[in-house]
Amino acid sequence: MNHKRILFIAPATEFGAYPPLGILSVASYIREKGYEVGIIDYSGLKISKEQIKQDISNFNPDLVALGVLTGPGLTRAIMVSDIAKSLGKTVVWGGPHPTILPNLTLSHPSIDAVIMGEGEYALEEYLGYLNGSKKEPKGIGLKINNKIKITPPQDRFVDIEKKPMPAWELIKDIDKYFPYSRHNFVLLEANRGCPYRCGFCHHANNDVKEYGGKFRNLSAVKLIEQFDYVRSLTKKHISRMDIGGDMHLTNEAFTEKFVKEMLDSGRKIGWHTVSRFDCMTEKMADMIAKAGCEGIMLGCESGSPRIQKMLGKRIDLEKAKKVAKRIRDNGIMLTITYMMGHPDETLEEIKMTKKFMKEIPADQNLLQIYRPFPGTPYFNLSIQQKKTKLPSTLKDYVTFGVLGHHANISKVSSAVLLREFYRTNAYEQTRYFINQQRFFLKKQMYHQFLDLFKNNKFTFKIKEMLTVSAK
Ligand code: B12
Ligand code: SF4
Repeated sequence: MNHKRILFIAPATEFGAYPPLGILSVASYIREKGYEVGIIDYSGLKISKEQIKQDISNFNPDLVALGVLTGPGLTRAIMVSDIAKSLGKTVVWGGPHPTILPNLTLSHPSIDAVIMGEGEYALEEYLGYLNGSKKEPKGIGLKINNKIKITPPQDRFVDIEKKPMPAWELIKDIDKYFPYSRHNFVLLEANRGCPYRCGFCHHANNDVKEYGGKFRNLSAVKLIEQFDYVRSLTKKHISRMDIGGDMHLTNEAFTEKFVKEMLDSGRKIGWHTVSRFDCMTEKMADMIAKAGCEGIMLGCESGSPRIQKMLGKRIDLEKAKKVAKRIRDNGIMLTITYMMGHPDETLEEIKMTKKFMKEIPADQNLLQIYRPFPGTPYFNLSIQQKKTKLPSTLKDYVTFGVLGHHANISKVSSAVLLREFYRTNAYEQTRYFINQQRFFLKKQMYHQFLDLFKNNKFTFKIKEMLTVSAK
C-alpha cells in the first residue's frame, strides 16, 4: 500500500489546551518531503468515538501518527489507535512514551510501529520503507511477521536552527491556546533534550539519550520568528513566550548570546524560561531581567544533602539562596521545584526540604510526589527493592504520574508522605496564588487575574485525579 497521506493526532487529555510541539515539527518536515499532512489536536477537548471516527474518515489518511506521553493521555491514545486500525489505517506512535517503552507499546495489536526519540528522520525513513525502499529505517520499532524489531538509533539528528517552521497553520482551532482577551502566552519549541541525567528524570533513560540525540538550543532570533509566525495566524493578542523544553539557560555564554539577540531585536516580548541552580549565576539573573525575562523555573528537588548526591544534581544549597534572591530582586517570578518520596527518604529529610523551602526566597515552591519512569536510576532502585511493580500492559501506565497512584519508595508510610505533601502544598500553593495575582496586577493582566480564581493548580489536579480514577 502506498503511504502518501499522513494524519498526525495529539490525543492529549481534556485538561488544558497545549500545542503539540513535537507533532508540529515532524509534520512540517514530512510535508516538505512531499507527503500530504493533516494535524488534529484533541488537547483541552472532550472527544467521543464517533468524532474520532469522523475526523479520521474526513481526512482519509494512509497512516495515522500519534504523539504520546506516559500517563493519563494513554487512554485516548489507545482509543484513537483502535479506531484508526478498525478503519484499516497504519498506526504509528511517537513521543516520550513509545521511546521509553517501545516493546510494551508494540505489544498492543492496533499499533504497527513506534518512532523512538527524534521523529523527523525516523518517520521519513519509515514512510520510505512502507513505500518500498529497501533501506531499513533507523530509530524505530516495528513488527515483522508478528515479531518486534527495534532498530538502532539514527546517526544524524536535526539541526533545529535550519529546520522548517513548525506547522502551526495546520491547527484549525488555534485560538484555543490563547484563552485571554489580552496578553496570552505562546508555548514555543526552543530546544531538544537535556545534557543532564538527574536520577528520577525521563532524560536519564538510555533510549531517550540515544534516540533523542544530544542537547540543542535554539537562538533567540529563530524563537522570535516562531513567535511572529504564530501571531500572524490569529487575531488573539499574544505578548509573551513560554520557552518550552526542560532545560534552556545552560551557562553564562549561551545566556549572554541569547539576551543580546533579544535586545538587538528591539522587541518588547515577555518570556518565561528554565535553568538549573548549578548553571544559574547572579550575573545571569541580571542579564535576563534586562532582556524581558519575567519568570524562571529551577529544580531543587530536596533540602537533604544525601538526596542531592543521590539524584546527581548536587546543588550548593547556600549558593542557591543567593541566586534565588538575585532573581527576585530583579523582579523575575521564581518557581523552584521539589519532590517528596525520593528512594529511602526519611521523615527527617522531608523536614529538611520543608525547612529549606522556608529559607529560600521564591514565588512558588512547586512540590510533586515522586513517580517512577522506567529506565531511570531511581526506577531501577525501586524495582531492586521490590517497591515498584512493573505495569504489564499499556493501559496500566494510564495512572502513572497521577496523584493517588504513586509508588511509595521512601522510608515513610504513604499516609505520612501524603499528609506532608498536602500540608506543605496547601501552604505553598496559597502563597503562590497570592504572588501570581500580584504579578498579574503589576503586568495589567486582568483576565488572567480573574481566571485564576477558577483555574488554579489545585482545582486542575483534583479534576484530573477524579477523572482518571473513575476510568
Ligand atoms: C511542554 C511540555 C508539556 C506540556 C505540553 C505537552 C505536549 N503537548 O507535548 C504539558 C503541560 C501539557 C505537559 C504535561 C505533562 N508532561 Co510534559 N513536557 C513538556 C516539555 C517541557 C516540552 C515538550 C515539547 O514540546 N518539546 C518539544 C518537542 C519538539 O519535542 P517532543 O515533544 O519530544 O517531540 C519530539 C519527539 O518526541 C518526537 N515526537 C513527538 N511526538 C511525536 C509524534 C509522532 C507521530 C512522531 C513520529 C514523533 C513524535 O519527535 C519530536 C521532534 O523530534 C517536555 C520536556 C521535553 N524536553 O521534551 C515535558 C515532558 C514531555 N513532560 C513530561 C511529563 C512527565 C508530563 C506530565 C505527566 C506531568 C504531570 N505530572 O502532570 C504531564 C502529562 C500530561 C498528559 N497530557 O499526558 C515528561 C514525559 C515523560 C514521559 N515518559 O511521558 C517530559 C519529557 C518531562 C520530563 N523530563 O520528565 N508537558
Ligand atoms: S536537568 Fe531537569 S530535565 Fe535535565 S535531567 Fe535533570 S531534571 Fe531532567
